[in-house]
Amino acid sequence: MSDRIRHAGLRGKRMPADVAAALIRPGMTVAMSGFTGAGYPKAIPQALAAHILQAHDFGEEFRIRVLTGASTAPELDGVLARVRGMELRLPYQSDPALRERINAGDLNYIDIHLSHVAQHTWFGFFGKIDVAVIEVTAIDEAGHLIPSSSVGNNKTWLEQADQVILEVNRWQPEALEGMHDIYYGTALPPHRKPIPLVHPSDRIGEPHLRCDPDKVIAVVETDAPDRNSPFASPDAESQQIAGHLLDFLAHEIKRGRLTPQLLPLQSGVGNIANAVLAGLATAGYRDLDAYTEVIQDAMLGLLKQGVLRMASATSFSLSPPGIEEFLANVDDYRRRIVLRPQEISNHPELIRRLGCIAMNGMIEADLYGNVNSTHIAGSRIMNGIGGSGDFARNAYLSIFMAPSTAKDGAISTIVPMVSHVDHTEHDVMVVVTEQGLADLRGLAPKQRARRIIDACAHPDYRPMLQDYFDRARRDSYGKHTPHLLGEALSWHQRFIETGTMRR
Ligand code: 0RQ
Repeated sequence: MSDRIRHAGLRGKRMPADVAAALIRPGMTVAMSGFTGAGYPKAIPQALAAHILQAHDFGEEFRIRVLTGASTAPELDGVLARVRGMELRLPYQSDPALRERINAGDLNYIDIHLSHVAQHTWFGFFGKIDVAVIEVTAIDEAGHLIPSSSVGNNKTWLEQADQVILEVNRWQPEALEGMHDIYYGTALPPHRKPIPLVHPSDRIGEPHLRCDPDKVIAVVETDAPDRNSPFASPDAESQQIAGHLLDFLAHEIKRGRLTPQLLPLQSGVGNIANAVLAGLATAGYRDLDAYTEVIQDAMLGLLKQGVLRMASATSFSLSPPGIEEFLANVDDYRRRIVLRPQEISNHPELIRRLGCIAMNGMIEADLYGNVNSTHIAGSRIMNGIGGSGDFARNAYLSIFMAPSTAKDGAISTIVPMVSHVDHTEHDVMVVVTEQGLADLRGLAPKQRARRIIDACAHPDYRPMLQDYFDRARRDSYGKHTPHLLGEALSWHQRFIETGTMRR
């Protein structure tokens, strides 16, 4: 395995995970690699969880503060949540055990835009980073790190942490080398310069991460896969949503607002996003580009078919069959995929310049087009805002999608007022459900409400929404964005009390 560690000094720092994990002490701020189930450390968090459990058995307090790129996997978030080993976690997460602990009020969770994490660290908002734990594919002779299946915030973690622990994962294909583009030109205000990227395929940095070998306190060898669940094939609702969206794009081309090459695509994760991407292939699109944060299975398919020319992201999020496909054709994919730090993949300046088409899932939208991506009934966190806000606010087109009902029809995803706001009406241009698509561009609040009720609401809830809107227009304190404040959140309260929003 030491062929993966070609720097003599770092080869000498090899040790078992258990010994390396003991270097992490209670109260430390630990910045880890990992983004959407890819490139997260596989051994240290599990060894650390065992130490934490032991300390708790002896009645000792042992919790750490954990920063990552985005969501990880059961071997990181899951194990540390189960032993109650975290006092703080940020940013995006999606592990069921961790979600349960956060919603039980056991730890602090800070949900911020993914493009903000690096700069907030540089600004000092999270205090000092004690240790960075970073998975890499290999270490070259000069001590440069070949990143693995995600880049995330690793550049910042390596620069900001006092000490570094490296996990060199033999499972990660060596052929990843050359796919990454690490930009070292960021600075802090007032010294910032424009980022010199004008096309999604531009390479503006280096293929490896720089790392001061003196900061490295341990190197751990691993051989374990990234873990992501397989995608279900798109269900009927996802396909209907995809159908509406594809009709809309075709209409935009006809109107001359888009060309047949569209504009760089950003697509969220999940089944709806997968269905939309699959639909692009059937609709006959060719030579598109993606400027996004995650490359999921469907994107590999599009690259293979020539629907996509290239894709820029910060991470993979592949199911086991997706990983097999990637490994089988890695040389082609390496030429057409660029993985960047998440502060670049999600950078507002670049998203605005490129004019991305942003397509993301949502939990609910309200009559006026405010969108909630993160909370159930205003108080239970689901995953987090992820990169949806980075893209939605700055994209050429910001599109939010969801089925019109959830939980077998007990919940309407179109509500009078969202119970939590992630994307304000000012950032949301298009809302799509399986019922239809509401194009909100150029519309004032009451016009937006009519469009959303007519196009997006489920027929079971449409009369209730229309009734609310009619009475609000009559009785509201102001008539610009009509609301009945005593009633606006009553649908959520009814769901909490009775298990359904139906009257
Ligand atoms: O619950 O799992 O118990 O069945 O929420 O909903 O319909 O499976 O949709 O997986 O696409 O997730 C917004 C969470 C949608 C996701 C969200 C329940 C529903 C189900 C999941 P069950 P679906 P998806 C790039 C961009 C924010 C981050 C983002 C997300 C579960 O898209 O995390 O966009 N977005 N990142 O039953 C109660 C409602 C509900 C509801 C759905 N109104 N009330 N429950 N559910 N709507 C990626 C990154 O940033 C990394």
